[in-house]
Parts: sequence; C-alpha cells; structure tokens
Amino acid sequence: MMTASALNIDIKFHEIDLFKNENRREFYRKINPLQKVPALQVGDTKILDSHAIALYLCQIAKEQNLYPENPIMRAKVNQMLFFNSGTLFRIDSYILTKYFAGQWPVSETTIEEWYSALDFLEYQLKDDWLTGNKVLLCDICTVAVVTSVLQLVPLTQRHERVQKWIENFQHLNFYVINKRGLLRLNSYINAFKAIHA
Ligand SMILES: N[C@@H](CCC(=O)N[C@@H](CS)C(=O)NCC(=O)O)C(=O)O
Repeated sequence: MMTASALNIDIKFHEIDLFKNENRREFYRKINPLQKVPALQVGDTKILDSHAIALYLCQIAKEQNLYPENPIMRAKVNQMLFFNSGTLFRIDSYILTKYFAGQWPVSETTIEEWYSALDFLEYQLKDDWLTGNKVLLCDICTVAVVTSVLQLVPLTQRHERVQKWIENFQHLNFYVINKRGLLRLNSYINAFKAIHA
C-alpha cells in the first residue's frame, strides 16, 4: 500500500482481517491458496507476494523513481528485497506468531537472531537510506517489517542508524499508511496482553 501510494497508483483495497481468519475463508483461498496477505489481482492474474506486487507496481507506474534502471542499483535494491523477504520477514513472522499464540517471550536466540539481522541493516545504512541517499523500494518494504517487530522488541544502541532511518520516513507522505497499520497492530498487541495478563 505504501508503494502504491508513493507511485500514485489507485488500488481497490479489500481488507482481509487475519484476526478473524478471513485469509482462511473459501473466497480468499480462491485468490491466494497460500492463505497469506497481501495479494493483488490484476485481471485474471493474482500476484501473491508483497515484494512481487511492489515490483509490479514500479513497472506499471507512469513515472517511478523507486526501482532504478541501472543494473548495479537494481542489484542493490534486489539484494535488500531478498534479505527482507528471506531473513527479516521470516523472523518477524516467527516473533509475531509466537506472541499471538501466547508463547511469549521468545528465546534469547531468536532475539539475537533478530538483532544480527538488524546489524546488516546498520551496516548498509552508511547514508540516509539502505542503498544510498535516495529512498527506494527496498526501504519501503523493509521498514514495514522492521517497525512491526519494533512493537514487541525494542532497538538497541547497536542500531542507531536503523533508528535514524525509521525517523527519515516520518517526512514522507506515504508513511502515514504504515503508521496507521502500526497503531492497529499495537491495539491488537495490547488487547492480547490484557486478555492473557
Ligand atoms: N512473503 C510473503 C509473506 C506473506 C505473509 O506471510 N503474510 C502474513 C501477514 S504479514 C500472513 O498473511 N499471515 C497469515 C497467516 O499465516 O495465517 C509476502 O511478503 O507477501
């Protein structure tokens, strides 16, 4: 949704409430047999991964500056997209699943694994953004994952540049979408805490 907003692309949005298991209903399974969100339907085609959707949006945008054409820059963006999908999101998903399954706290090993993954972001953040001095697609996809884990696992002093990078987003109009999502996630976290306290 942030990518669509940054690119001024209108999307007809249907909310799938994971907390009501709407992703497991028949109608949604027909769209995405993986039963995960998000999915984007374009005509008869269904795109079933947030990174693939975001890349598709960059390709259909009239004008876009989130996914540069230069092969080296593109490789840098892709590298961070794969890191987000394969490493950060995997740990994010594990941490949030454990929390909402009432299996909290997670092990020190998991937290350390998360912090080690953030170390790589810290290493990448020599400038304001992950690949240099421009916000690109990989920043958008990655901040959504990092900030959702932040609702449960705080940053350490080891991750000052990550903190500063998150602050950089506050000036971007589309980031309000993530803030809204985080407020919502937080309300579920607190509601769950109240029930299981
Ligand atoms: N790699 C996929 C991951 C999708 C995914 O796992 N989404 C989570 C929410 S962030 C989900 O739908 N979870 C519901 C479930 O597993 O039941 C992507 O980036 O789109």
